[in-house]
Amino acid sequence: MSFPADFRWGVATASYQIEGSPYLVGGGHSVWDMFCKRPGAIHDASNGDVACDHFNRYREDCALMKELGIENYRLSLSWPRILPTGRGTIDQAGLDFYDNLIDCLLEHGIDPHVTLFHWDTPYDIYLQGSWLNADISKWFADYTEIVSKKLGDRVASWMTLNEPQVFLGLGYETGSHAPGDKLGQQELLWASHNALLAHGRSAQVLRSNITNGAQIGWAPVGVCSIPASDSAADIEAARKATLEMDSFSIWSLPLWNDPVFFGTYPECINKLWETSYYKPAEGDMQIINQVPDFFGANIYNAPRVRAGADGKPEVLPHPQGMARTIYHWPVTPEALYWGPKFFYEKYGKPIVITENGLGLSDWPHVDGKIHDPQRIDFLTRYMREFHRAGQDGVEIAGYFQWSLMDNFEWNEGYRFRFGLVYVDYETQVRTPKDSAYWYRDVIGSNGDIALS
Ligand code: IFM
Repeated sequence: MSFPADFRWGVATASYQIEGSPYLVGGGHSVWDMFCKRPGAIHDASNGDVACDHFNRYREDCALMKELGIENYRLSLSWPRILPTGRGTIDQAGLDFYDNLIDCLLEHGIDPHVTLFHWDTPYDIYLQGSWLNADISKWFADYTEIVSKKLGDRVASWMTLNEPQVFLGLGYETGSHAPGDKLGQQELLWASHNALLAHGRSAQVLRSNITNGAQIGWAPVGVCSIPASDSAADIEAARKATLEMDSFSIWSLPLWNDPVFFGTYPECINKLWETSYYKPAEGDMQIINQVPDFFGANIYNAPRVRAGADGKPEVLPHPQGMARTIYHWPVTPEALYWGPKFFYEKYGKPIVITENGLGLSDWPHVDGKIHDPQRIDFLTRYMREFHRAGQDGVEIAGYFQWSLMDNFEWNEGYRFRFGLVYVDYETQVRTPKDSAYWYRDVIGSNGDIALS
């Protein structure tokens, strides 16, 4: 049995990682522009000033996607490209860029899937408290109003926020991502609440402005666990570790999806509010409770858990020498079976893998081609597991490979390559890797190539 007939195969990118920075062409600075200037913040001291120069080369990139058989493209909009200071005056050239890009995609037969926020917070918003300022969700809704009025007739699906766990966990807890802050638990929880409100208000605006029946969702990290064995006890332990939380962690999925899908926080979070300096306002939970049309999840790997002696889930170490990507992330294809299975049980919406892929150190071989068998093997294994979830009754609706092309990998700079297309950053020449041609055949066969 194949993937569903209407399954969406796509690729994903993000504005700061590929476009080139808006502040150099009349837009505003983002927190990433400022963070990259800090000595030691980025592994190779690079930045997103030019990145893949997609801002100037988007026509060429659309043509390349078409050549590679890509039918769905998940891009993100840069908030400071459209509103240089985050609110108020629009930079028309910035908005026109996305208007033209969407048209160009459609001309090439590619459906656009738009993420409103993939981490490039306008720097002026940061100066006003950013995710700690209770007004940020209103500013985000205003920004949504502008872009959805302009693009709301042509986008196939919208995602409000990408990976809130990461932009808050790494940006505000460990400080390894922009803006490089290290906040305490109460502030982190407050920032999370404001991010949830941003999702809610933005989804409300989208629902009233889109005119083409587009779907609305979001793309948190699909944090999940894999049972260490087939025993009922281990499966239950993995289910619990995925779907429940008993203490605060910015990474935990129920912190994010329970409020959005059910309008309630997990019990342990409600307890924290009782003693918190910050308090949600009356009506906030109704605003947050904008149920997505699909369950978006970015999944790369997952820990293995078993039922511990006290019945609680216990994380097992991965075996010595197991397959790992260049990030040292473990290769755990079963994450695409168990994650979707558990999510579907609890949240009941069709699952879209909004990101999945791996970073490698690819280079052009002596024959001039870029051979990346590990990527093909990795993607095959993950796709098979996602398909298996579908066979077991989970509604599987789409899969977006991360990423279309090599790009700026945040604090790691350009050293990790996630693309199906190799980018020579000196010349900006794009060369499809073996995996790009293989993925073209995956799409063309609706996944059969990956299953056989
Ligand atoms: O490059 C990132 C992307 O921006 C968000 N998800 C994970 C990818 C790989 O680290």
